[in-house]
Amino acid sequence: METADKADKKDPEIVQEQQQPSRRAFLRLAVSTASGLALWQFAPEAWAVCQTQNAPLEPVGEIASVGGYLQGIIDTQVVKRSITYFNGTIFACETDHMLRCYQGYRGFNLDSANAVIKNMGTSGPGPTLRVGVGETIELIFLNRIDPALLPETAVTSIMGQCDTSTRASTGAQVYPGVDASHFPNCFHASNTTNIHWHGTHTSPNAFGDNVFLGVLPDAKLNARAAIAMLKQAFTDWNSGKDPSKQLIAAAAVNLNAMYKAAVDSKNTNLAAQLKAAIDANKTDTDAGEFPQFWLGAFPYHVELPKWSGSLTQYPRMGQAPGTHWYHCHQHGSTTLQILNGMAGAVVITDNSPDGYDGRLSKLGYKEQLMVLQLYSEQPNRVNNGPSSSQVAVNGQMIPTVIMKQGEVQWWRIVNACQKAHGIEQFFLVDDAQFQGWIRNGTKLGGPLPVIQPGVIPSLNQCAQDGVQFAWENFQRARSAPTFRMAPGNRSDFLVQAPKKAGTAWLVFWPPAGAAPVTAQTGSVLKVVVTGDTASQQLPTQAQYPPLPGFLADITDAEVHGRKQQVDFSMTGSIGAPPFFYIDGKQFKEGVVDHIMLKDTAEEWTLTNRSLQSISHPFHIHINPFQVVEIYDPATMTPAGLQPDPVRDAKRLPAPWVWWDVISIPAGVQLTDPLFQTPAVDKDGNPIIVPGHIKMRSRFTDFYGKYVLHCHILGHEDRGMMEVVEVVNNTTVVKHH
Ligand SMILES: [Cu+2]
Repeated sequence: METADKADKKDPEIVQEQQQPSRRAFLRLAVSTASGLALWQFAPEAWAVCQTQNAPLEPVGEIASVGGYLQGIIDTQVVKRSITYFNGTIFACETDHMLRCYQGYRGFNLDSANAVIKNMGTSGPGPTLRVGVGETIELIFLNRIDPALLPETAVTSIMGQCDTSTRASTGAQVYPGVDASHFPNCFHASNTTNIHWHGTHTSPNAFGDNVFLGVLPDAKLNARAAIAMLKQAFTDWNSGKDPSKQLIAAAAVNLNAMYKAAVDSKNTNLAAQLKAAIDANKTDTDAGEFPQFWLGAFPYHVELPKWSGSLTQYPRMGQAPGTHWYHCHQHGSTTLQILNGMAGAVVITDNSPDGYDGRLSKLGYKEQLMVLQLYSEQPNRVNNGPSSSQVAVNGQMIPTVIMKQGEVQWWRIVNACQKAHGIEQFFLVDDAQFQGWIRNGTKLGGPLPVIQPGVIPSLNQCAQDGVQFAWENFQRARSAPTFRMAPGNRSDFLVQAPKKAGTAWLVFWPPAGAAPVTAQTGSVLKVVVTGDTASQQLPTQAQYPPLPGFLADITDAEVHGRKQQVDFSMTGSIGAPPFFYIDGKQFKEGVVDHIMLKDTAEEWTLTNRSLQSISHPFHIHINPFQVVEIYDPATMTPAGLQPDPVRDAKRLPAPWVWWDVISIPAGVQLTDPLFQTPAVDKDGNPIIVPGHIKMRSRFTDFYGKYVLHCHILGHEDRGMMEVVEVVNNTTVVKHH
């Protein structure tokens, strides 16, 4: 198998390193054990264990809040892990992947007894975090990635260096290659990282959901000292003090010390990168901004506001209880780090009597949390192997969910995959139909098949993107046989088993234009309904959780006059060098692209001019939005007519569903009425009618800068992102 090689062939130490990654890894484990700090809770020989298919679905280990605080550590390291996938004939297992990944610890102690993930030898998500509305996440984030193990990337994201990869077999550079990517819109700085708290309504600044942050790797971090200091910071916060100044000062000392060590050891390349990071921090703080580069450790202090009960008093919008997630969000490294597995679920609960969890847990439904991931060692344009097409669930290959007849289970599904093309439409099929596909070698993809009746549990969606459905939308979703998920989406279902034993399979179905997959690759989950019975019912309207007041529809009056457009487009096509744009340009450092007034609502039109069925999942941080209109020119244009958004767009019925990631349908090219050929303008460019989504959002409670982007992360890393800023709508200045 071809693997990407590092770029710098001149350094003999690095070349040897590359050839013997496992020896280095063993050394590292020995060193850390000797230092008394338990690393991962397994012996080296247990690394890279292969997965079996159809084993019972196992929950991911959890860190849960206690007394209003979720306290824990997420430790990022490089580990040798297996990747399992269907290679066209059998389920193959590759055991030679060095992957960046998360281990979780309960509390502020790296004691192996507190380690959450028991098997680090297979690819999988980080720990699930379970925390209540109104509570605070206090998380010590460590980046102990050893850059010597993954030397093909720069340390900081400001040195102007794209990652380069060469094919081991030919020595030819494969990245950047046909992509022709240019810094900063290329894969880069892949050992530097941070956390995005996807779905949280919280501050985007400082120690909150701040994705401008870059935590640089420090393999030699004095973890005990770092943890002690950050633990003290949380104690300060909890007693009303602000430890920011001391934290920033200590981080500067650490960065300077590493810089000095790099200078002393004549590592000029690393020294230059650290100097650039130090200078960037000075520029930030001189301008009154938060320093963006930290070394090895960072304290995330994420408050999840409980709604005030009023739309005019802070918090005007509460944190929606539901299925959310966390993942890396360093521009240029998000794709690769997500492919390595750097994501996990955040289950935010409201256990009050009328709360989402309070109501549903009373009905006794078993919860099944599923984190869908794709794994690879390289972004897919470099490693075109099939491994990055097999969707894993909680790190397992097509695991089995057991249901009793008539049982209702509460499924929470997180789509933590990095790419959408090919994994958007999901549904359950009966065993007979599925086995027929396997027998006949049927490829899944294109128009949806006729789903044959059989033993298929019913999907009853009750939440989208961690925001519960209003009763009306729960009723509308009851008969839906399929559901769509783009990367970043979460869907909750109250799945009801039929009153008959049997087996069903959850599959995904690639859309027209995407590469079809085998039935094995397209299968995600096996569902077995046993001979046992349970007498459970879906909730009645009286039992169903009422919609909190802050999720009331955003009215026309609220958005009056406040409208913006965000346009997604790309050049190139499948197989040709792609470039990704929003509003006609790639992501640009130092520019704010959209400004919103705090505590006001706006209606935005999101357009997509890409052709070939390439939809772009739009995501914006901090506040969810309501989708009020959708226009898919490929499916909504009556036969024989030219596409027309004014005539054909579908206005959605209220109450509107809240989302934080929505796929914008692709555009289509107009047909020349005279020649019946694809229409072009006078310069020969295609005349495109874009697909669109109209959404409304309240930019409320928090001011600051954050981002919107495409959640196909290979698009985001290569430029499909913009910076937005919510500015204060009040002033103390008087004018009288
Ligand atoms: Cu995209």
